[in-house]
Amino acid sequence: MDSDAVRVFYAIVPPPGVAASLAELAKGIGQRVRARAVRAGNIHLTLAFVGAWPLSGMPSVKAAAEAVHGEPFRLTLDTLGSFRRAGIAWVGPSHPPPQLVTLATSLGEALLANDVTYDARVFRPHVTLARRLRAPGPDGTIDPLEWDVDAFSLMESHTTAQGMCYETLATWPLGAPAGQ
Ligand code: 2AM
Repeated sequence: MDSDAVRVFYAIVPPPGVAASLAELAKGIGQRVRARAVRAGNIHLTLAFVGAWPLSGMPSVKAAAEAVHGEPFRLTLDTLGSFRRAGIAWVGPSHPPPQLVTLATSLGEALLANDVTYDARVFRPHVTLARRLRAPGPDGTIDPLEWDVDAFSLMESHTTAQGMCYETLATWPLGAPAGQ
């Protein structure tokens, strides 16, 4: 990666209570499938992955978010799964809310409109719970976890001695600001 490049992506980040519940779930699954559980502070759902991008090009990345006007929604996480090739276990919605899909699609379109390339593979909404799976991944359903989503964020991914660390660079609200 160029020395002036940052590794960035758009995501939704759960409020602390939901993050704590997801981290607890991650811990149990990590033990069950012998994988490294994601800690509470790193839990998120990726909307659009840009990857390494020059610092000088960050205004274009942020301009994409400015162009997106999504709606708040409730996300019900109720399904466990895994991506074998990526070696991750995840939890996701059995019924992705249309507002979530529209948000990811609109962000992708806005990134391209700003000449920002991103990983445009089919959007499969998931929250990674554990990485480096060494046993068959989990599946089935769980008691639904409810997450009220009212904002989305631009995140930077840092590699540290303790592993990956995701920093929130900026956050944009969904829908009209409170009181308007
Ligand atoms: P994952 O959780 O399924 O691993 C930061 O790397 C975030 O962006 C992770 O949540 C990761 O997904 C996601 N992501 C999406 N596409 C990616 C890609 N091509 N390379 C790395 N991370 C990607």
